[in-house]
Amino acid sequence: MEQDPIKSNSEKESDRYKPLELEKHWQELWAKTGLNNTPEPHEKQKCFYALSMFPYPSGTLHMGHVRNYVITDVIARIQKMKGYAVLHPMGWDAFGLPAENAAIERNVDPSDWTDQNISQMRIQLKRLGLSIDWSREQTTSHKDYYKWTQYLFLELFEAGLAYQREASVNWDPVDKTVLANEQVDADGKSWRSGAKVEKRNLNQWFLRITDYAEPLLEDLKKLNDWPERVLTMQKNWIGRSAGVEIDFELENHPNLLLTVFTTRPDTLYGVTYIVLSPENNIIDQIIDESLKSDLNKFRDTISKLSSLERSSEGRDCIGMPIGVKVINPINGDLIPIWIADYVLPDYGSGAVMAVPSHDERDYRFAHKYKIPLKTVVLNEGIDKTKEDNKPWIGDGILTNSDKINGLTTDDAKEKIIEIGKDKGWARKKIQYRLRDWLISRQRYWGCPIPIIQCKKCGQVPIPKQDLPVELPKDIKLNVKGKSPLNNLETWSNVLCPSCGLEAKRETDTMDTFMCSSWYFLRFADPNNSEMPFSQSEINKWLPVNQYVGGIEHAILHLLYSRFITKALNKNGLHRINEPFEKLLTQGMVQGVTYLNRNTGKYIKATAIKDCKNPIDPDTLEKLEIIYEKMSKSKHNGVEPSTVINRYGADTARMFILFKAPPEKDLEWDSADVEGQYRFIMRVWKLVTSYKSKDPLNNILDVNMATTSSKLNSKDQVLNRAIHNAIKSITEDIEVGLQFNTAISELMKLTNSMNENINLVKKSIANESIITLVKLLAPFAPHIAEELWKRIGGVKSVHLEIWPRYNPDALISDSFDLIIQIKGKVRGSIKVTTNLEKNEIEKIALNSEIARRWLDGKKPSRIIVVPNKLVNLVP
Ligand code: ANZ
Ligand code: ZN
Repeated sequence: MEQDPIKSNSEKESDRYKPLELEKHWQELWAKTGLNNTPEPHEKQKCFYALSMFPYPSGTLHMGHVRNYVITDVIARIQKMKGYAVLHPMGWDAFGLPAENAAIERNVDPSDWTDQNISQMRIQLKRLGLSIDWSREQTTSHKDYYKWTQYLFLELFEAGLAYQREASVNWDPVDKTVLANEQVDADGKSWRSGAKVEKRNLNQWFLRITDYAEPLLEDLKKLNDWPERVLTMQKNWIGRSAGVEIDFELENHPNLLLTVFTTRPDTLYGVTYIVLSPENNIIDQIIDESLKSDLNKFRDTISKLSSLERSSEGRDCIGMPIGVKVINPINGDLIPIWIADYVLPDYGSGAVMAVPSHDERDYRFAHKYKIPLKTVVLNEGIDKTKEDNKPWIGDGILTNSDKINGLTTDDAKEKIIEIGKDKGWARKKIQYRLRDWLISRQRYWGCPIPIIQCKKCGQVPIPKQDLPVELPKDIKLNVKGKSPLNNLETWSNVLCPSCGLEAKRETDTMDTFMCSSWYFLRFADPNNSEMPFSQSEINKWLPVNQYVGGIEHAILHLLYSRFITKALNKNGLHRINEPFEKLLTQGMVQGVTYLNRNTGKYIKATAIKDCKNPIDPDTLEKLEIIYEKMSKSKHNGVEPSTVINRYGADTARMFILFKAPPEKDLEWDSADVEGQYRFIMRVWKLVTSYKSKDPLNNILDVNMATTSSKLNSKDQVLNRAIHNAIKSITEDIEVGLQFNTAISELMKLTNSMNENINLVKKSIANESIITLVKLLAPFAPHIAEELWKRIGGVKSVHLEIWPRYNPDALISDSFDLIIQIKGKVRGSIKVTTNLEKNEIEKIALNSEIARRWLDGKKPSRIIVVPNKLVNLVP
């Protein structure tokens, strides 16, 4: 293990910077003294909750994790120094498919595999020197956690928010088992057997998130400190659409009504066919007998398509007529009914009034099946549909539309609604894209759903005092059938808690998103054995003040967490409405990648002779150098431990923060890490050599009262640098979350100290050293702690008060700017030297003097003599 990549020979042994030794020493001491334990906030102390999205315990820590946790750590540390009681916890999102797959492939126990991974990752994480309170650690696959996940499921069940209905799953017809989506490859084949995966309907559990569509959408407006991009993604996912439902009577079925959902009621006269989703149940009641076998074939074809495929733009849609007609309620026209793949079963009513003249997909479909078109909207008097051979989908003036001819699109919509409402065949309707959340998984390694299925009583919740429903051990995973748990009759056969008859346990487990949609609540009260959490602890810590994580969770995890928070609020479990106040989505960490464009192959750096002009060793073709997200398949990963082993965690932390603003992607370049290490060394030398000049004097004892008036010009320069650094770094972290510029400011301060420290008053020199170490502490906690001790610190630097800047010290040399009105001196004001001309003008114009003498008039001319006077001529 290399200790000192950059050698410096002239130092005494005790003065050498040995990051590995030093970091280990402090980490052990911090753990022993409980430095990172969450404090009980004292009276009036404000609380701050800093949280990183907790990791899946894959076994190895990658650079993306490092970036995520270091960002949160800096925020947690600065808030602590600013006097907040800080909660900064960590846990493991530990259920999920990889453990089960590993178990099948390697014949290990998923729980052992997971726990081993956690221990490995915990060690790796600890080496980063994060200020995490490990006593609050949570693991979602441990029963003292999932007991409460089950408890909360029952809360939702009692509130009517958990229900069962049929939904399709992926079925492997060879292995005869249900597959997760991740186990089906891009060609729709099983990862295990390679068989073409089929869809099968099973009774599955859903959470009624759609009940919360409106508040989930509405409250996005309150999340002012979330990235705009995430808010937009959430909004689109919820997909609110204000439209109209219109009922059509059927020609030969007087008792049936067919309802469509439309956002364009104005085009009602332009409807030339109706399309139903092939799944729509009404079809079976009305279809012409002779078409029944065609229908079955058609449905078979459709069942192989995903809803994403079916709704994708520009594809060739397929359909068939079913030999039945509806009556257009506005004019009595008879319109044929078709079924087609592009109508989705679970949006609106699964039925569309098709207007091929004014809708893209209807147009292409009508063209393909030779269905007539009818233009009802003119654009500036022109039939654009006919003229351009494509539908006119914009607004316009109505034509061919009897009662609404000549109206604008908007007026026509209102008029149709008015008529239809009057006659009873139309009503306004708000529609959402958001679907209920399917939480059932037919897998072993998940949180068991605490329900007993009784033939007599139906779904019976397990009494809360009997929780947890534990996952059985020693179970065969590689089995055929619905799920591994389903095969274990000793576990699934139980007596009904309600009637005492023989019944069956629910064998589905929960989607892991369920485990992660409330963990931030548990951290507030991690050891509560009576309840998932207490109101008082939630009120104390939540909402999370700063949440940090990947953009890949911008939709589901955040939406589910918001939903669960709102639902539990309604159940009276707490009074929080939104879980995450401020959100930062950090960019990806990318590595140098060598790509052969011709073969599409990624080449290992070790196989390349000259990395500046890389050549494919096999084909001798020139390689492209690009940056891509680090991954094994691209041979571009850098192991965090290699960096830490060489330079120490402080350098790794500083580098990852310095290289790019947190929300941007970061291009990892190992050469730059060296540069960061050099900076740390410079700080080390600066502080240790300053101290060693006067080893007996404890610089922390020096009275720091410094007012700029008593300072000479060199003193002022360094003093200004100190206070500038305090101001900029504080604002960069707290307001802008711009850690890269904050580190630049640290560098500036260090440069100014190197230039001036030997030329200034001792009090200023001391203050600069003290301030530098404190400002460094959140970024590079170990070296800061060591330096702090060396300059006489008794308690930890991390318990010190974050420095405050003195605004007076920021003013560089100032002078009295003379203000003249029409050439006459009317007064002067103190301003900084070397201001721009327009700044001086602005100051003069806004001055009391100008207000008094100009009487609100604008001067016709302004004369500026730099660093001297302004003459305002009215
Ligand atoms: C008639 C019409 C005429 C439509 C026109 C559009 C343009 P958003 O805005 O996304 O809510 N639609 C309704 N249910 C559907 C389903 N289950 N599958 C596929 N498409 C469906 O979209 C609403 C529009 O999407 C509706 O308005 C309907 O087509 C279609 F010139 O009705 B429209
Ligand atoms: Zn029963």
